[in-house]
Amino acid sequence: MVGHAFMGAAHSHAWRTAGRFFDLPRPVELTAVCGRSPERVRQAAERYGWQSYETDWRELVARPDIDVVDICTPGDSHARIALAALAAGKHVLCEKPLANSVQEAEEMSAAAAKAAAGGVRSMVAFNYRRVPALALARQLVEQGRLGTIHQVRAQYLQDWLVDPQFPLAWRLQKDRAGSGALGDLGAHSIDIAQYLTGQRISSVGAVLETFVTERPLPASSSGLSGTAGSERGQVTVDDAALFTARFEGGAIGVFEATRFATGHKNAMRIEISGSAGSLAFDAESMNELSFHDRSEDAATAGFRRILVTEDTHPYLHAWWPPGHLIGYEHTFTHQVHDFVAAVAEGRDPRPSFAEGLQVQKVLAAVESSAAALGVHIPVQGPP
Ligand code: SOE
Repeated sequence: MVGHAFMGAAHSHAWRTAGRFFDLPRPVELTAVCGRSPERVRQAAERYGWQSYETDWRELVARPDIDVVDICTPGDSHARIALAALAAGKHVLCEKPLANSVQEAEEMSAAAAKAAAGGVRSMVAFNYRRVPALALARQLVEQGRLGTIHQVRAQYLQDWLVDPQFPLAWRLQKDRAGSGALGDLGAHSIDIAQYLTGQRISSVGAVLETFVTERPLPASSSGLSGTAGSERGQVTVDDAALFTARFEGGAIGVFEATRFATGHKNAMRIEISGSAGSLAFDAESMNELSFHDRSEDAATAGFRRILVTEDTHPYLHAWWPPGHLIGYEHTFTHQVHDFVAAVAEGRDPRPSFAEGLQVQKVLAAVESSAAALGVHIPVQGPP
């Protein structure tokens, strides 16, 4: 694994746990973790249970005792590491968004397709696909329970940047993160909307906004927390992104991704309206899926809340008795399970790098639309 901050911790937990709850077709060994600071990576190895550590990812990728490279670094190094790992014949799991540009994502997708021909697998870590409630939502759509899908409403709401003194962490720097709330949060919404509907987004019209354009440089930062230093720097990404979308199958959608939704911590929400029924999900209540079946008697029909904890629900046979809830970390454990199963069975896991590229194209189109003031026509003022 390369990187050992927030995502590195989540992935380490998943690699360690997957084989203890699921029957994995191949055993998993946490062979080595990589980070630039020798002291910090040594501590991470010890804390998260990695057998050894490296301080240069090139050394890690070259090691003959490693079969899989898991990329948990900021977006600016995804392409380099993934291309080198695939060239060295390692299977690759890469954090989202796949890259910082369409060009990088294209290279990665082409390399992944070439490697797959030789049995080397790759996957993007869009972990929300592995929320049991959303996996169930996908099953309901596949069974036709929603009928023809007309509309998608997707929001991803966080508030950790409302404080203007929050430091200029890497997630606020375009050269490191690619974009702001758009790529960090909106990428999840785009992936899940396309996955659930089975339709790709074909056009967008967007607005991006940066509310706080200058922030203190970090004295230290990790994950979503940090300490401000005395110097200041420019924020080069969006704080909030809004866009409308058309899907290839005829559906339309409205998307919102923001780190300024005061009071919302991790509200990754999606609602899908179809001719036969509707679905609604909110990650702040991630064990629940709301479902409305339009064929029910109108007198008593309505959204009903499904508690997604039955052992017949996706992934849940491996966990607790009904009603005993699971959380965010489980989505990463499920992701490891699916990845290892696909590698062992010689299948291409999903989401593929090609699907990651498609998300990247939507992100790029959103940025282009916002920059050109796209399809938005100024509303005339009073006469
Ligand atoms: C930060 O906004 C973040 O950790 C994202 O980077 C993750 O992808 C998301 O799952 C939670 O929020």
